[in-house]
Amino acid sequence: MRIIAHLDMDAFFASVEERDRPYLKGQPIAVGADPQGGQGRGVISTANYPARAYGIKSATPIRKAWELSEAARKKGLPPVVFISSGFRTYGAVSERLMQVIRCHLETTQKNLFETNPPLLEQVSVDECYFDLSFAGSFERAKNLAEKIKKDILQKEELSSSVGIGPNKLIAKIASDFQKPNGLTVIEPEEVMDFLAPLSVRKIPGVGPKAEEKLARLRVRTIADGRKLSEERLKGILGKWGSELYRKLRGEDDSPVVSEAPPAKSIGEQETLPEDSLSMKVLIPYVERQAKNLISYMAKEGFTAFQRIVLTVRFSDFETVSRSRTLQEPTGSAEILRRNVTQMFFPFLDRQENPRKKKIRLVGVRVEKLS
Ligand code: TTP
Ligand code: MG
Repeated sequence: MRIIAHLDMDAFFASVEERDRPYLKGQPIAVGADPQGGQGRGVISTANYPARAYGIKSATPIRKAWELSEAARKKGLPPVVFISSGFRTYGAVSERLMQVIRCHLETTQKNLFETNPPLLEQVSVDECYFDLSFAGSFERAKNLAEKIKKDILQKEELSSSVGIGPNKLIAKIASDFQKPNGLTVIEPEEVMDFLAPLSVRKIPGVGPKAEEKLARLRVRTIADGRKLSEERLKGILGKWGSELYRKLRGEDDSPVVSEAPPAKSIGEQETLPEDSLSMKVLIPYVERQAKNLISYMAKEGFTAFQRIVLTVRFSDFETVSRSRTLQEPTGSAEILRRNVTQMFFPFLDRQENPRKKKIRLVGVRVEKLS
């Protein structure tokens, strides 16, 4: 019996920004282009759930988002906080999330004397599939997913939604079913009824065009779609019609494909809430990153590093990296902290920063891991 899970982070970019700026907690937030007081160009990358209540979501034009925010403000509701995604990368957070999941799978599998490496497939910055067949029952798979969700919340202060089903298709649709912070389990005998009332758009691959073609045949729900023969679907949608015929019945045998093992370097970078040149503000950042790296290293099964890379981005986006190779590998948090702060100080004075530019982002990476 196959048991497949799909995990997708809730309002990912916006949740990361909200987490990193505690004073924004609970406020409507949209991440994306700069609204420039209603004159901005571009679109929203994502919005958190309070901002979605105003009608703002991924791909909403920034001007439209601004109007919706203004309309809310006039009603006495809090206006949207617009955050420019700019140069911020969410990759480091994403990597850590995947690592948390991988670690749970490894530990549980080991306890069950399962020796194969975990099957974990990351499909975008905030979502992945993983194979939980080893759990042996949907009940146990659900318990494990609950643990993973809890651990992500605890370690990263981010909420996620998980779907569990007999294949990737069902897992994916189920993870979206009770967002945010959802956990939906669909057992094989529930598949047909679960899908029936949902819009055909819920099937990955059915976009606006296919939706329109199907709507012309009065097909709106998956149950409606099942009334069409495979031949008919092929006639409308070409070869893909056959695939859709099976998907409407919840059938999908695509495998979970594990990616290559992670590179042997671990790093973290953070954009500061505000550009700064204050030692008091900056040093705690690099120190915390150094500390985090030691624990991520341990989680990935490494005990030592030999090379340290420090990255600094100034307020004008000039980005500089400096590296240092130690005489021998070490796993010491104190040695890392000391080296990183030593490497950082020149950026605060004339040596590396003659024009006294403020610093926007700091990052630390350890390499040559063993
Ligand atoms: P999604 O998982 O599609 O969206 P989400 O995590 O923001 O919200 P949900 O709770 O509905 O899952 O995408 C993940 C991230 O990818 C999202 O936070 C921002 C980015 N993204 C874009 O930049 N542009 C887009 O059009 C979409 C859909 C996502
Ligand atoms: Mg998401």
